[in-house]
Amino acid sequence: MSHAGIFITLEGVEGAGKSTAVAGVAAWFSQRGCVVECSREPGGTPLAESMRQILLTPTAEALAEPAELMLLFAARAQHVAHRIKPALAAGKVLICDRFTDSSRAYQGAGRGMDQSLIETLATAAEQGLEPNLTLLLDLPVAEGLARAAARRGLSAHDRFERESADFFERIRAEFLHLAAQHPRFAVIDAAAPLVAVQAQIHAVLQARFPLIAALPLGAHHG
Ligand code: Z5A
Repeated sequence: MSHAGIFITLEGVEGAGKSTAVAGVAAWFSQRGCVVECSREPGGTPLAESMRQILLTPTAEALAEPAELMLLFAARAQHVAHRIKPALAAGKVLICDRFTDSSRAYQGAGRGMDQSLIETLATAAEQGLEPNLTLLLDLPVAEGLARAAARRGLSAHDRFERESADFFERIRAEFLHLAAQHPRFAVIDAAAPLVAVQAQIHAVLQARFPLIAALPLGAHHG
């Protein structure tokens, strides 16, 4: 029989360390016997990954802002229906690098698009789904951009990496605003060294999932 799984999202500005943190969260759950899947947005299914290509690749014909917004939610609808909901129905822990809060922050606060339109699209794409926990990896914009630039090296900027520091400041502020409004958020100081970031994340997981934290390491449960 299937039962409800756990849906965890990670959010933050570029270079905050989300991809790095996903691996740590996955290890914490799998060491305690949970079956874990990691995914990302935009993307997560073959069709949604093709939409990701369109969203991230700079092209001669500029992507109109409403087209960007609707494509993000089209990709999300595919991801929710064909990957996230089936994984949760099978009792898995689904960990996702970015979700709807990124649309609120990037398209809403960053691009200035209508937040009520974003909420309407979210209702259609999510079909009642809400994260059990959202880890916001917060750090100063300049630091995130420097980390991302160091990692990128000589490779080209994607469509979002071309935006100004002001754009990313609005996004950081919106993430912090969302975190203050919704108890599902936990804010992590992502400017700290990697081991300290991991320790903060483990403390949050311990507090939010006490029954799983109490399982012996190496346990298996269904
Ligand atoms: N987007 C949107 O606009 N609307 C939406 O609804 C959604 C997305 C879902 C996806 O790009 C873009 O889509 C994104 C928003 C937009 N664009 N931006 N900006 P992506 O997936 O390619 O990029 P990203 O999500 O921004 O992630 P990222 O650049 O890969 O960053 P990250 O995952 O947060 O960081 P990381 O790769 O784990 O770490 C970056 C580097 O820092 C790396 O070399 C690490 O080793 C290092 N690092 C990590 N943690 C630390 C600490 N604690 N200390 C020192 N160094 C560290």
